[in-house]
Amino acid sequence: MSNLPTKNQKLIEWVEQITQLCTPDAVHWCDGSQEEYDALCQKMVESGTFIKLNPEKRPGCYLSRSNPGDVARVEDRTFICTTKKEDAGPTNNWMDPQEMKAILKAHFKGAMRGRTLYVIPFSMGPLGSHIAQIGVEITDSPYVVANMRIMTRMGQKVLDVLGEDGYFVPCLHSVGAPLEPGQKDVAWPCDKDNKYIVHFPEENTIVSYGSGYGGNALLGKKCLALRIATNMARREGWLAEHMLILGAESPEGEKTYVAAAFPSACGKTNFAMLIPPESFKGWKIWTVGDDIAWIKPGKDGRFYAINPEAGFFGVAPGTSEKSNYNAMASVRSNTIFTNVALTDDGDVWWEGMTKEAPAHLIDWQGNDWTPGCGRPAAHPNSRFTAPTQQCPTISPEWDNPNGVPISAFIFGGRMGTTMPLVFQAFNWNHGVYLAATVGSEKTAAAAGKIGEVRRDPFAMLPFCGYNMGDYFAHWLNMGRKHHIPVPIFRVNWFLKKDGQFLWPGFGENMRVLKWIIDRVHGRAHAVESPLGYMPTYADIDWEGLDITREQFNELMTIDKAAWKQEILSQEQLMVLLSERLPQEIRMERQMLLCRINRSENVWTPPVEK
Ligand code: O2Y
Ligand code: MN
Repeated sequence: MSNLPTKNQKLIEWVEQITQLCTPDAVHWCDGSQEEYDALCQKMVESGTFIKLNPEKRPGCYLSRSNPGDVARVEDRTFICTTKKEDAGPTNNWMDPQEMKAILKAHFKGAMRGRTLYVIPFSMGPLGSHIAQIGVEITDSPYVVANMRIMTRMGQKVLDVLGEDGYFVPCLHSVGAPLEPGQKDVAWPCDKDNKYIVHFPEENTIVSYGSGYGGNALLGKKCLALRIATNMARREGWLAEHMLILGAESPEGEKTYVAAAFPSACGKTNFAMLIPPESFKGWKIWTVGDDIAWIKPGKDGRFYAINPEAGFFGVAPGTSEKSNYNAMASVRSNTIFTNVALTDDGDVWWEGMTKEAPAHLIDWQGNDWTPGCGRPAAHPNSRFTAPTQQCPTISPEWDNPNGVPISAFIFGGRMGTTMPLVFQAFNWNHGVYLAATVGSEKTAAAAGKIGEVRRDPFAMLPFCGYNMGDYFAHWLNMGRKHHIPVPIFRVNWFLKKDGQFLWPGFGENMRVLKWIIDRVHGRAHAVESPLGYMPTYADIDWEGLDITREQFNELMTIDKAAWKQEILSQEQLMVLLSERLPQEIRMERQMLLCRINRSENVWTPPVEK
């Protein structure tokens, strides 16, 4: 006992209690060193969990292939266990905490037999920052340890900050695959029949069983930094959000930080790492974070944001030198790839990485693959885990314990019709309503009719750890309490006509961002539309991009009939959340309906005089 790396009694007792329950063969306290990481990776190469990539092509990189039944977050197995069901709300799976604990206890009994129990002390946010939180994950997965070392600040330095009586969030994880004496392990152990991703927000604890993949297993990310942190933030008066953070630096050196929320798979990483078009000489985008923001009011009345993570767990397919040069640069070394394809020369490949696929690959399941074989080479949810610091545009402020001041919130969904390219909310409450009604049009792959909108309020549907109605109320409260209101914008990069995107997106989004930045600094003109403040054609910098006034009008049209339908379709969300839906949200919807009813059938921005 005396050679333990911490004197934190609570932690020591918890590790002891879990060790007794799970009966691992060994216990390893992670120090977070390079030597420890290298030794673990080597062990995983030997066990078949990792394939070492060609060091000349991808130095320090590994490929891992998951079990085909364990390839993504499992929303239907994710639970919020509060004493009262209403506190979890209708958008979360709920179970009584005692009932759930009994189920979990049965699963965890002896669950780590034949394996090593790893203790991972980690910090979400810069070490010692007043905005950061310490967690400790117990896991029996070396893959999780290696990923957590990239995704968080991890190891002895965290125990040093934790001290003898510092507070930590206990996060318990097992792949749920104990080994009998002499039983040979598999490359990706998991429990194919039982998966539980469980949050106890009243106790700030997390328990995850049966999956080794991504958000199910790297418990600092979606579980702590969003589902548990949303609860902490509500209690303590701050915000835990599914938002990227970027800083835009003008040629004059003015830096403006914005936080932006988009549903999963809407290009958050691309926007966070945007490269401005050539005509934007002297402009620079700095990446602070690509997925999660913790935002606290400062003493000066402004909101300050940190990225609680230290790595990118980005989706690989679609990422290329063209679509996201900075992401590709981030994964050149020291990266763990999961479920991508392996090239004949020991490198990685995925759909969309290059125009032409290599003539031969080993696919994500370890099988031979050739172009035209009818199967994807990489799994659509294949991932790279890369250190934040390897991004060429990483902000010099990304590790600042005080965070960066946020000047605008941006919300966007994936809408092929109806939702214009950009507009600004009239005020905070209106902005909260716009964020609350974010949605994406269903594709053929999703259940339901094409064109129907799947609501994803604040892009937080899978990540809000309490009743979504209370979450809206918390945002409204933050606006009431806060004396420097942050302007809120809605954007939509995904408008389509005849099946073609109307907006080029990627780096060209800088043009929209520039208008937003100029608005927050009081420099940009806008007109009042039924939806909010909008730029006219002349308000956007078009140099170097061929967008005519007619094309701009298509991007900014407000179609009365479509909007009446959109407002009507929000009814489903309002009914679902009705028990705790703040009056302000209903009022904003009513006011929008009035403005739309009074507007012309087709509204487009006026021609400037
Ligand atoms: O499937 C997973 O476990 C990954 S999901 C994910 C990963 C990184 C960032 N965002 C997400 C998400 O679903 O929003
Ligand atoms: Mn995300």
